[in-house]
Amino acid sequence: MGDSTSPLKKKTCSSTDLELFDEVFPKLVSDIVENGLQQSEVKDALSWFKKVCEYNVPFGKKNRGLTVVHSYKYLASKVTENELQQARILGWCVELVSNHYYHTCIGMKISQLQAFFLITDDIMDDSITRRGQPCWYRKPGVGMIAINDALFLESAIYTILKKYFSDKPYYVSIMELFHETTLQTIIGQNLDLMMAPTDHVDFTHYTLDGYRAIVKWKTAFYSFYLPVALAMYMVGIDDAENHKNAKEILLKMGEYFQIQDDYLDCFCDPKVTGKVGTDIEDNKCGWLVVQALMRCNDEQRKFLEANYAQKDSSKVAKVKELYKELKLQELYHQYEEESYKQIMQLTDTLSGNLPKEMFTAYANKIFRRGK
Ligand code: DMA
Ligand code: MG
Ligand code: MG
Ligand code: MG
Repeated sequence: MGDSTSPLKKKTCSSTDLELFDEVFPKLVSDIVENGLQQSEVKDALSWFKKVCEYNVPFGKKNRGLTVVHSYKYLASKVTENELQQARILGWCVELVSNHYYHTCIGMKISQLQAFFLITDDIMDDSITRRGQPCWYRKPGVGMIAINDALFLESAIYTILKKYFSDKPYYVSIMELFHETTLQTIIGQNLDLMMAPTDHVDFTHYTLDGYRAIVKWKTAFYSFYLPVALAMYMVGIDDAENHKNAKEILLKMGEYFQIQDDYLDCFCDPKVTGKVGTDIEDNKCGWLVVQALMRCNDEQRKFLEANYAQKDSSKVAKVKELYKELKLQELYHQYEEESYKQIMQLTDTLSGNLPKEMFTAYANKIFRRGK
């Protein structure tokens, strides 16, 4: 893990960052399972969990995880190899939470958290593939055991935090942040699911404000604020003002990111995204349907009601045709440009003492993303 004194150049993203990040993962897996593997009574469970980690965590774009690393580089007055390593470990904790969305290198490998949300998200969304492979719960021999596996991955975050951070002054802050972010995401997932009953279509509450609330809570906190906030705590930035401002910018990016996710769910080739879209079948209150409802006439609305929320590929195709007729693809591209400008403006006004380039680098990373 190297000497802690060599100052490293501040840079956003390089393949080395990713390689160094990836090197940390096997060590963390052994930290998580090693104790248990030595106890014969629970050995079988721990070798199962080792597989859970290996299948569900170290893939995807790792943007969230790498974001911790890059944010640390932007924020630290002196970058040290020791602390970089700590940032990578925290990044992996984020990947445990999530592990889906981005594919490039924002510096966030918030993997642990990501992975546990994705396992349960795929069950609840009745999804088929994730990152080009079958969703974990669809693997033979897994099924609903996946629920317990998601809980295991969540608990692994705290095992890692205790092992590597319990002697740090910011230990309680980051632990509380993981707890808080987990709750926020759980609340967001509930909003998302309650809005999308499986047995009937009711578009009455599909509004832009309702949509914004869902995506802020289910996606933006954990995907955008969490990785940056972790790095802020690491370098001792813990005042309410800086966190409030960073949060405002990052939540806006998170909203933009989820709108892209919704668009790609419908219009992007699953070979590219690694996941087969299910939003139309699932009756989701996604960006496209909300925009369609704001633009359609009575006849088109009836057509949408008749074809939405059914596992029938010809009906799904009809919904997509209507979206095209309503020019939602053009609208989306326009929205991308406007939203990018808005994020830049927010960054200008709110970044304060925090490095502006940190925020603009993240916005550039996701701008016009195709997967
Ligand atoms: C994802 O929303 C939110 C969480 C908390 C995983 P989603 O279901 O649209 O994500 P995906 O398209 O990756 O399944
Ligand atoms: Mg979902
Ligand atoms: Mg999903
Ligand atoms: Mg989606």
